[in-house]
Amino acid sequence: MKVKYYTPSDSKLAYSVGVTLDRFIKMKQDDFPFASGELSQLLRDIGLAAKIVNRETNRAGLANIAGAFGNTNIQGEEQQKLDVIANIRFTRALTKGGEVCAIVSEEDDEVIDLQNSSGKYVVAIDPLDGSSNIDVNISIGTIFSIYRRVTPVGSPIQPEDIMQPGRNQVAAGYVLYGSSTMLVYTTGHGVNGFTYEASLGEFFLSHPDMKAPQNGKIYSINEGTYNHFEPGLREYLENCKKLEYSARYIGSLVADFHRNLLKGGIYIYPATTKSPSGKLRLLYEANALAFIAEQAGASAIDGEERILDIQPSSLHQRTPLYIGSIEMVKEVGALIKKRRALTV
Ligand code: AFP
Repeated sequence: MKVKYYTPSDSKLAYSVGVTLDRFIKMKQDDFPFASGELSQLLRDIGLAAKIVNRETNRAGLANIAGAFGNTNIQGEEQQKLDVIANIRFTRALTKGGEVCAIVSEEDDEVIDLQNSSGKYVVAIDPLDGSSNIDVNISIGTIFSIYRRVTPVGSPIQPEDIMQPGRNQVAAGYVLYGSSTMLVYTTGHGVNGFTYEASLGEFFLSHPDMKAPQNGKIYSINEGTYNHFEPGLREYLENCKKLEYSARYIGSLVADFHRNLLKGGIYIYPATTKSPSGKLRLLYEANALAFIAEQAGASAIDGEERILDIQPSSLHQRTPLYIGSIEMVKEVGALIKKRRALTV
């Protein structure tokens, strides 16, 4: 018996629900004939952990999981209960899948060696970024970077597997727990965004092949420490004000970055005289977003150097970050260079 396959052009009743994250990952894997499927599985594991963390963040106000956990992490920052929950969820997902040999997490002082020498991948992750926003119900995020290990599979992991520059990333992404929850990722072939449909429990492709505007009119920076900024940055901010750009800063990197990626803008967390390396972490914050930015046609520097070219020297290394629309990053970079040259 021949069964008719209905398409949306036959009947409106056959409308398409969309492409799920899992199917999209599978479709992309099929583009690479010799891909073993491990990276795809790893991305699906991250997608699953994101759904669980999304559930926890949504009920934080009800389930007594908002507020401080009672510990400080390696950065000296107070851990929130949701920081700890997200760290457990993501590390568990990454451990169980079997593709990963080591994890670097914002919440753990040392590298987590999974004692899985057959794992090909190293993951650096900030399980819950913007945690000071949890208690006030403002968007927060997860940021992840995936590297292929450089030492042979089957041998114990080495420091060079972990300390790789961002340009070596094979995939990176973020999850934004906001007015809707989104997962955005790249494997170096463009950037795609997926929105979570809670009633179906799936991420659906909603933002295919994301491209950042070349220029923008939004600048995102905590200007409270303006007096400690270097002259080139101050000059840039004065220009933004003269041009009456919009200042938008929510204090959650993922949310500020995501908005600027879609609308055009720049996010800045600079070096200051008090914090000469800025605040953000290279391995599990700046590198992932820099990779996504470049894949979407935007860019990221530390004021001077391309973020993806920085050779890390320590696990929780900080870096200043200027990230967003390519023309804006270029302009602030040029002013910084000009003013630095005058002071030498
Ligand atoms: P928390 O996770 O401690 O809230 O820090 C968030 C963050 O790393 C980044 O998401 C924000 O953009 C930035 O710090 C905010 O820092 P300031 O409070 O110094 O502006």
